[in-house]
Amino acid sequence: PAKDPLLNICMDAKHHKTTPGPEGLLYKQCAPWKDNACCTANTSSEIHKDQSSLYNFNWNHCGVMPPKCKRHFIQDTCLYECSPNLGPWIEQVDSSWRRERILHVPLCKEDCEEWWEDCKDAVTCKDNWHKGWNWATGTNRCPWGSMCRPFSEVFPHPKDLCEKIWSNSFKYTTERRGSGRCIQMWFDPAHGNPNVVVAKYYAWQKR
Ligand code: FOL
Repeated sequence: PAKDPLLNICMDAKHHKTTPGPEGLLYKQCAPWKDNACCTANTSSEIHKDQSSLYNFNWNHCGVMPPKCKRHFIQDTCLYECSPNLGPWIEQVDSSWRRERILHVPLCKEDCEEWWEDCKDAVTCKDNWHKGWNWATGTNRCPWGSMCRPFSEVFPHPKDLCEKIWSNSFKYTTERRGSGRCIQMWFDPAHGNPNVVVAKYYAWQKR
């Protein structure tokens, strides 16, 4: 049978490998992807740094982000950079820093709700973290006129956080972890990568 072009691929973006493959060692929270990854070991360790070279992005733009919140952003970045199972949601884009993006990846309800719960007391000045920062110092700072407010005000519901923060990379769903119908950013690799069957299901549905 012919190989499905939407499966087991890497997007053409800033740091992704051309094709997925084993990495041997991926750093800490990215380790679940080590058997088949779109990120390199170097990218996986940069993801864990507060002032990472990947996008020069500063999580602490409104004061220090609490660790229980930051771990979800690290996990999101591991999924974004390392997952070979996002093919059904890859779209071409006209952008200065990447040729492809992900759009409307169905995120499992628990992953979105736990992310929001652990971040509701963190503080930010923007709901879309892709655009509109002040980069004058080389890292992102809040644009003039924006105010630092708790996540619970900027993102009143979990859906607001998961969908708005990365310009609709994710779609909020009521599908549960383990259902085979939603993408997990957190998983235990001892049981394999649960996102493989999810990508297969949606790749098949898309034709
Ligand atoms: N996670 C997920 N799930 N989806 C993503 O698309 C994603 N993207 C990033 C990190 N995690 C992700 C990359 N983040 C800029 C800001 C954030 C960023 C990458 C780049 C940036 O340079 N923003 C400029 C505009 C750049 C442009 O569009 O030309 C700005 O105005 O702030």
